[in-house]
Amino acid sequence: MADTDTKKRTDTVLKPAKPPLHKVILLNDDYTPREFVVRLLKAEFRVPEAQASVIMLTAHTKGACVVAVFTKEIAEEKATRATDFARQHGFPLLFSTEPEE
Ligand code: TYC
Repeated sequence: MADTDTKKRTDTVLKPAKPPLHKVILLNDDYTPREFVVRLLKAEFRVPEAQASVIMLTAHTKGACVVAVFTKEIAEEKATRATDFARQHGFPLLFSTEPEE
């Protein structure tokens, strides 16, 4: 009886593995207008204006910027949707994905 109260807990609790996350990356180009990039980031990734501007300017100056991190499927879907949206408007803007380290 008292045995159960004093016994050390040695059971291993297995937690379900977390799904690996993937980054959505915005790539710079010379043709897409800055305002369009900001508008797209706000609409597709639901980031506020100020954050969208920082992401756009980082990609503009450094060549690329991480926009957000999602599960693989969501990251790929978001990158495809955002790239398609740019194409529909005649711009070469590109989003890619890569696994987070
Ligand atoms: N470099 C573009 C310009 O000067 C603007 C731009 C910024 C395009 C970020 C893409 O990911 C990008 N009009």
